[in-house]
Amino acid sequence: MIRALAVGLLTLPLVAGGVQGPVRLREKDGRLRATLKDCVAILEPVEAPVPVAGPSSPVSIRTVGKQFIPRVAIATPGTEVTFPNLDHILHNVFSVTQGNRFDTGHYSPGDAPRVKVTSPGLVKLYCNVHHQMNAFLWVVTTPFAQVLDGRMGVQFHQVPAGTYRLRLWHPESGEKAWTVQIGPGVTQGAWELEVSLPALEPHKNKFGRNYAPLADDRNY
Ligand SMILES: [Cu+2]
Repeated sequence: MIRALAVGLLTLPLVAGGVQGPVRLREKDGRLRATLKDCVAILEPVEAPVPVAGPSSPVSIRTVGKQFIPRVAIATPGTEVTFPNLDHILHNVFSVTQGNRFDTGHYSPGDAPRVKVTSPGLVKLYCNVHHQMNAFLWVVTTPFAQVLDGRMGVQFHQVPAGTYRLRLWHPESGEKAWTVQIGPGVTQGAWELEVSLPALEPHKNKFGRNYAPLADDRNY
């Protein structure tokens, strides 16, 4: 699925270019991962006339089969994030990320609690009931941000000329950044991330304690 923010594009200057090129995700054994699923590309202006992106339309992160779907999403500050529960069990979403702390409490099947994210940065989302449930929300102030699901690399168009920082991130690689000059025309590049982190980061529950084993997994 291709998701991208298109906030404020209509207000950008006409002198614009773009940047595009392949992104590779290298496994620990040297092989390349076949998909860029969950990889995020953020093009941040360093010296370029790009207005700060305001709130965008609500972002939806569903709970399905004890997983957050999508696992990685992008929002701008002030955007509402909803968590529709499509399972038949209770879930919870909490974040202890500085600047975007919240806790939805338990919510029932069919419910969809909502929160508003405010501070730019990476927000780690967890469920206080199910240890294996985690998701990531990137809060960005630039209109140029993409989740690379279903893509081979980066592709930003209608970007005002200037100097940018291209930030690439994946849950299992962390972040790397490059300086990119964009003029008229399309700037070509190639970028690589290396897998170095576990698929599920060790984490505590919302009380800062270890998750208890579930005695009866049917109801929670
Ligand atoms: Cu859960």
